[in-house]
Amino acid sequence: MTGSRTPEAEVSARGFRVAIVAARFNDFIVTSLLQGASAAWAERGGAPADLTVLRVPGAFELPLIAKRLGASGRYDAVVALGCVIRGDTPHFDYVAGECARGLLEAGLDTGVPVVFGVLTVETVEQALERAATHAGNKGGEAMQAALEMAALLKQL
Ligand code: INI
Repeated sequence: MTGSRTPEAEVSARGFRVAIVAARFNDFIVTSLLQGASAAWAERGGAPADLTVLRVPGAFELPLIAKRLGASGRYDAVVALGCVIRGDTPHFDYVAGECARGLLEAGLDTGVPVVFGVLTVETVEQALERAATHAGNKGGEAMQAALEMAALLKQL
């Protein structure tokens, strides 16, 4: 994928509370996303105590926990991290599709931004490209998006 977006100026994380919910399926990839998201939080001045991390079995389980976290009133944004790799099975479409739909619904229902940091890729190599490097780490991008949304909602 070649798409990119011009980021807003880096939003400060100071004063925000964010929850990350991350799948354990494809753990070696998701752990890199988690590291990217945590690094982005720290780089923006976020306090360690204001960042909560929870793990769930797979991407399919992300929406329920994201919705509960959003509804709790304790967080300004929720970052959902996972990795769904197509392989040869139609399982992919169900897991990836329902995960995306459920995360969108969790945000709309709770009014708390729920950010889609879930890789949906054909191969492990594609997943590694999006998770490995610091600059292109989709976990870091997801944290940036969460903070942008939290700051925007605060202004409205
Ligand atoms: N979960 C993932 O996060 N990624 C996958 O690639 C994946 N595949 O390929 O099956 C996957 N499946 C598990 C799923 O998310 C649920 O945990 C499981 O179906 C139990 O509800």
